[in-house]
Amino acid sequence: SPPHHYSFSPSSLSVDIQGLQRQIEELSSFSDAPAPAVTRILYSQKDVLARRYIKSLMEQAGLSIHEDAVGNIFGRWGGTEAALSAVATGSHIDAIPYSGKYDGVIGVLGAIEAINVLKRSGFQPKRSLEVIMFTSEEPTRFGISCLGSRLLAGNEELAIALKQAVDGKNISFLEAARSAGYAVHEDDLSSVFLKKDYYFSFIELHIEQGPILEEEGIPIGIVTAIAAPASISIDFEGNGGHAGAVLMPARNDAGLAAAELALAVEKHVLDSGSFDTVGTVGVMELHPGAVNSIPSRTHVEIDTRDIDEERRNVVVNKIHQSAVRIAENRGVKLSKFKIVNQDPPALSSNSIISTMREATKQLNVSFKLMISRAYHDSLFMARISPMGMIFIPCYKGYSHKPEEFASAQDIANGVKVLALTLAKLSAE
Ligand code: HGY
Ligand code: MN
Ligand code: MN
Ligand code: MN
Repeated sequence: SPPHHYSFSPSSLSVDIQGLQRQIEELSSFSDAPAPAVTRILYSQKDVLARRYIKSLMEQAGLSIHEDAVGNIFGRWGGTEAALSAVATGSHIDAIPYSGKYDGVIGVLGAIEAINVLKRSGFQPKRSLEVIMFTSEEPTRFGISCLGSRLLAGNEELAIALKQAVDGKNISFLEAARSAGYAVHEDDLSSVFLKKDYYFSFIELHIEQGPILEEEGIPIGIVTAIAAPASISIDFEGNGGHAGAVLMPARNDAGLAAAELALAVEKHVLDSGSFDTVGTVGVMELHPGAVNSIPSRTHVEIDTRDIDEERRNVVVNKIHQSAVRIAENRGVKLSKFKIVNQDPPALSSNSIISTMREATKQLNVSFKLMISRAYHDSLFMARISPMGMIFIPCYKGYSHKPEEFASAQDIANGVKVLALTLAKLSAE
């Protein structure tokens, strides 16, 4: 059999970019939003169709496939020393409402193409190579981000919490999973957990979701750290009432409490003393949502992140204090204040970073070391395996909206760097 280390000359790696672009288009058609927007929610019909499509591409690439209880999908290319821990790469294909067709997808379709690139070059892996499609990186349906990779990383309380979890239509997690053909035999989700060091390394290819690489004309980003995300879910309750008949002093308007809290989030973030602190109020629901009815209940969801965990936690605490103060001042009830996740940042493995630098040099593409301000499944895979991420530029940094775009050339560069990095790690 051909030598397991890369006997090809790196410049001979050829990416079938037309084929890959066709796959990106095909995958984007499994969507609950009209093109060019993409909506693909966990365990929905469109998600199931998309999963079937990914598995067919893995099969065509000659990968042996297995799926775990929550629908993480694994495609493995057995190495000559298959008993050694494998090198894994992957990302997600679920898409938040009205988003784009590249977020996550580049790291799944691109990973399968990277396998095909290596096969076409005559490479034979020593350590097996494994492509992972993570279930539900986005928090859309059950409110928790990176559900699949958190479980793979062994999150006990999540495995328990998911048994009680219900979505916005009161469908339980297990019911939704079973409707997609998962969790059929068991509801013990700890079967998903991977042992620490199950993988030799884990790397992820992803669009930058920021403007830096495009602005600086640099084709590859090598991620050194992933910022620390947190999200909070809050409910306020007031008496509501008739918008005309209740005079202002008699009101306890839950809508205004939510509005005041949103401005408090902005204030605490801007007061953090660093540009690296961000905060967003992405959900604000007013009940009953009638123009002439004082909001009696509001639901607010907040996302705040920072590359410095302590600084991020100070903002979370100040948000909590503000919610309590605002409720008292306005005579509304703070009926829920739930920190949904408050995760530490993750550092990339230095040896993977140097392997990636080597690969970019051999492929004659420049790179930039950078932080990922978006979170990824890599944030959780870093808890059980040395981790690294490769970024490619995206148009104006747009993401989580239909204008998201990555060029053929940028995608091809990313896939080549991924393929060569996988080859190097597999030979270690
Ligand atoms: O929100 C994020 O950071 C990721 O793109 N889901
Ligand atoms: Mn050798
Ligand atoms: Mn995303
Ligand atoms: Mn993503």
